[in-house]
Amino acid sequence: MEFRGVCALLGVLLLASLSFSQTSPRKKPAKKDATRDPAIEALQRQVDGIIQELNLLKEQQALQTVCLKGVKINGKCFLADPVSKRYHAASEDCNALGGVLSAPMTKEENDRLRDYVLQSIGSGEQVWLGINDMMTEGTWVDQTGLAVTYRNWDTSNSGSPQPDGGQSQNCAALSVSGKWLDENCRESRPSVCQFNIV
Ligand SMILES: [Ca+2]
Repeated sequence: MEFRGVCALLGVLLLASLSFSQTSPRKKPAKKDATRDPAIEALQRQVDGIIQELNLLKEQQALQTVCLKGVKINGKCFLADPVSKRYHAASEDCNALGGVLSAPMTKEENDRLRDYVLQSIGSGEQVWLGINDMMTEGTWVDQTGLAVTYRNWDTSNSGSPQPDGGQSQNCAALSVSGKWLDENCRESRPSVCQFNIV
């Protein structure tokens, strides 16, 4: 496995580094002076690089685990949280896992997210999307604060097309039909956490 290979290589380099420092015990390895052995410095750089790569692999492995539990759509992982929470609590819990509340960017993503919600959380449940207009009424932004370019508001009720809640409804929810509704952020709903793999 790639992961094991890197671990083994790291071990070998650490051993090599150790034997180097043993041949010159009077040198202070932490000090960057002109007399320091360039071979050790080169080795140190290699070790640093390998540690970075290892951390990246660990992160990817963790995300793959999330993907296995949830679903992978367009290079992103989505993991359902079936517990109903207020928007802020749902968002904070998702952030703590290293993700953001899901915000579909295309019709395909939106439809697949709805299918995943139906299959994981069940029908009859709306879920929070990571999309709100809390800062500026009518300007719907994602969790990074960027205005969303894809929208799928429910406009089937021509008398009151969504979003229709004004300042009392600043959080977007995905309905079972895949359409979006603006809702009161203090209401409790399940949610889906989104993780970028690359
Ligand atoms: Ca609003």
